[in-house]
Amino acid sequence: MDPRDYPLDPFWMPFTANRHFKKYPRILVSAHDMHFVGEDGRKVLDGTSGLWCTNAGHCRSKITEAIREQAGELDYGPIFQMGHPGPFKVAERLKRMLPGDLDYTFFTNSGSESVDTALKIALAYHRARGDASRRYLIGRERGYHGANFGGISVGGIPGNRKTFGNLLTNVDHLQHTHNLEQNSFSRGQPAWGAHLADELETRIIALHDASNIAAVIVEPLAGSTGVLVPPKGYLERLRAICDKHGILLIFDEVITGFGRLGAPFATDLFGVVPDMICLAKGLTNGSVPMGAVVARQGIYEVLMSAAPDSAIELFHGYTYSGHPLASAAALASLDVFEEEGLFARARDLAPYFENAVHALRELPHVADVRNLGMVAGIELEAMPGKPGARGFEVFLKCFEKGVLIRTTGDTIALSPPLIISKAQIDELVGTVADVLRQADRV
Ligand code: PXG
Repeated sequence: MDPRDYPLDPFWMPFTANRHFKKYPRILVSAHDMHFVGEDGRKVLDGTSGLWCTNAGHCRSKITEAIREQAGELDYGPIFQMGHPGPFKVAERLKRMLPGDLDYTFFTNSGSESVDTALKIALAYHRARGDASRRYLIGRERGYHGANFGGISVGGIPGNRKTFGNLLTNVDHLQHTHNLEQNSFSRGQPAWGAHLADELETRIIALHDASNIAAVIVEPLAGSTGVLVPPKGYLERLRAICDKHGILLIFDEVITGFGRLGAPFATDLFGVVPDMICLAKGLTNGSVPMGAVVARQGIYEVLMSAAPDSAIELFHGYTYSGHPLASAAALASLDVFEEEGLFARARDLAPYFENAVHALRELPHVADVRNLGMVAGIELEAMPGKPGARGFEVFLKCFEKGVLIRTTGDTIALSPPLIISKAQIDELVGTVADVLRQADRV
């Protein structure tokens, strides 16, 4: 008997094998702390923080209460030429959390919108300074910056681009930093590869000229593509080259923000301060959609002073920028992170997690294990002629065994909520190990 009172067909699911899913559905109906509950009542351990967003675990009462309360008080408030308290408070919290003069927050509703917003601000900033020729936007191969036009243009995951033909022009890409010959089974930041940043100067600036380049955008640690940890010194070099040539550096911290790497943000961990930072996901612990771009003071000031008094300074924004429910969820999430010391917890738990995932090294088909903070990538050898098939099989088998992992191609990405216990780390990694041991069948 079908327990569902709704059809599966009309929902066109995102980034999903729709036909396969609708034949073999995996429906989650509730969640609490480290677990989902499936429609069959089975508990599923969350090894992925949903999609990298529920860093404090699920249905945390402080957050759900704050959302409920806000929904009864002010459900919506217009945000163009009007205001309500929530986003002002969240912006102040972010200003206090972020280093340097990363002081001004523009709100969006997703990581994709944050990226497109940051790219637009970069263009607007240079124009406001009278430097309108700076139009090139530089991304990196294998980068993921969301699914909107700007984000896929600077993004470098082939599948996300090639279906759509021409995208933004005036875009170029740095090479990615993945190199199994040099760096396989690195623990934390790989030693080899800082020099890859020099390509910004030796190829990209040489080709396009710095006077035409607006910004470089990178994920400090590339998540979606299968967890690529930045080589030691790499981000520092990118920063230095951008500084030398007046190019803005944007960190896309949609995944790395809010404790994932064992520090509040990647900018803290690496000691490299970008000009803008893109946020989403963990900002509300995944509970209500919200994204943000935080800009350095100099960017804000240039744009403010370029417009006449009482004029709109930036023609950009969304109906739901700084939505009251999202703001309430963000404030409560930031409280939970702080009260429970979750970023420090992630830092302290990271060595245990590292040892657990690196024990997978000996298992069949494991080509690499890499990790930083509370994120790990386990790269599997592809089945001959069937890239991605082994990854998908492992994902399905783990789910059958009550554990949710994420796979991208043949790489497993683990990014559990930061509240995970050591026993649950053992269960998560142990389940992956069991599945890999049945190597003949995967
Ligand atoms: N930037 C980065 C670095 C991301 O990881 C986005 C932007 C876009 O965010 P939105 O909120 O528009 O989806 C992301 C999103 C996965 C996975 O499993 C990763 C993302 C989303 C869904 C799945 O790798 N990253």
